[in-house]
Amino acid sequence: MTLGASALLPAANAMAATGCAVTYTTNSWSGGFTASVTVKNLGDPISNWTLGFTFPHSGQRVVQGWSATYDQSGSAVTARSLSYNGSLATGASTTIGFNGSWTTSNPNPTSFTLNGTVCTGSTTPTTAPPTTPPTTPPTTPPTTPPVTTPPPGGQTPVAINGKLRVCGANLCNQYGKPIQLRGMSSHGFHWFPQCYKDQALDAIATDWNSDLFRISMYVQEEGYETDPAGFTARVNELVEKTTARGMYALVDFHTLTPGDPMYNLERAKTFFAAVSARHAAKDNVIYEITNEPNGVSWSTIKNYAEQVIPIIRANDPDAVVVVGTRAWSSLGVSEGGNATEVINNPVNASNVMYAFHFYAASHKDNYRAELERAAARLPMFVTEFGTVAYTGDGAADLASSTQWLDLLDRLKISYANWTFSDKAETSAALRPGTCNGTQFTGTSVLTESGTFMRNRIRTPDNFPTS
Ligand code: IDC
Repeated sequence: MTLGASALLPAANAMAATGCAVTYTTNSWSGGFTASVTVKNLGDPISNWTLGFTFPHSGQRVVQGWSATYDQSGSAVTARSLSYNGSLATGASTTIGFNGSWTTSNPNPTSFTLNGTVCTGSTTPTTAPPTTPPTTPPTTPPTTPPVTTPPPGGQTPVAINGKLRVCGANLCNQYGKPIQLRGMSSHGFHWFPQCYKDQALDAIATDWNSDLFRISMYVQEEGYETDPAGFTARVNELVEKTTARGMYALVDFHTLTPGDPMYNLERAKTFFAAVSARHAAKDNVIYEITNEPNGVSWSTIKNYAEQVIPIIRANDPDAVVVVGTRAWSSLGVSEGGNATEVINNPVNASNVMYAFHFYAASHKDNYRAELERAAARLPMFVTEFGTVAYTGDGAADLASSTQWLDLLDRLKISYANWTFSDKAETSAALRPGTCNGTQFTGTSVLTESGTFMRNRIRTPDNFPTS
């Protein structure tokens, strides 16, 4: 049932007939929701459009949208068409969507405007008509979490949590519950191949009880660019070994210098096409598409992300993807910026998270404050951090590290610690020489940072299952 304003009202002027109908449907869970909004043009053809609506409650927010550019000011939201879906013939419709968050309740907005005209069509949920597919396909909206299904057999993090998805500003498990993954990052695996032998991965999984393992593949610095096929094969092998041990695999395209991710765009497309094809059927692979952009604008990073994500989505439509942020993944802080540029202009894709990195001896209260502020609006993932200075070396600052990890635990922000390696630098968890042997469990092989991190990571996860 849709009614057009133009059919009912006298034309305001002789220039163009206007009119529209909107259907707005949501799938809501505690604190979060996914909205699907179908816009139907009942007036003369238009070549671009702006949809406006107001949330009934002040706690409702757009977190991450697709198929339109979203802005929110107070409770007022606008969604502007993109190049591929701006043209709407008379009677044509298009569907856009977003992930949102809410506090007290989550009623649907009741009034919509299209290019300033109030849409008098129904807002009753209906089956959305087929629309032109967006260039970045939205993922399947989350289903209502099952409440009675028991956890599947097995106690590994992946067996319990299954396929992950972004829900509001959180990472949620297969039960739709926010979770935090805690684990370790490799160093550049090409420099420390001995550190990722089977006994080492066994220790990460069963002695450290890591939920995830970050596979850091440098792109420059003797990395991927020197042997794309060989490095891709090595990543695939480490993903398989991580999967066999029931951990989530975070595939890190470890760009660092140059800081402009566009320098590696074609390499990234080639690499992620291959890796996502190989692992599309798995539930445990998370893609980190650029490690630490620096010296570039957020819009450049966003542009890169919006070219790489569709490559992954073509093979694996709903894998979680983590996008690096400006200034070495500091949300811009290390170059005098802040998270507002991302909040106001998020990546146009679903199931996307944003990376935040810190080094506890260098980055303190102002970085913590900005992460906490951002995490209320953006799904954040600490894909790399150190207990030491940003050089990867110097004294461990365990007081600052404790403050950081307490914050991440409280906000349920997932993290990976740099590094599970035996490099002679204080960020390394293993004492130099450890990787020559086969003994990786216990504390005798650990540095100060390693001992601290193992104590933090191996405590029970208590993942929610209902
Ligand atoms: C450091 C390593 C060090 C290596 C250097 C250059 O710890 O052994 O020589 O890279 O490759 C980052 C980067 C990460 C850095 C780390 C510490 O993501 O590659 O590793 N760091 O400097 N960002 C901030 C700090």
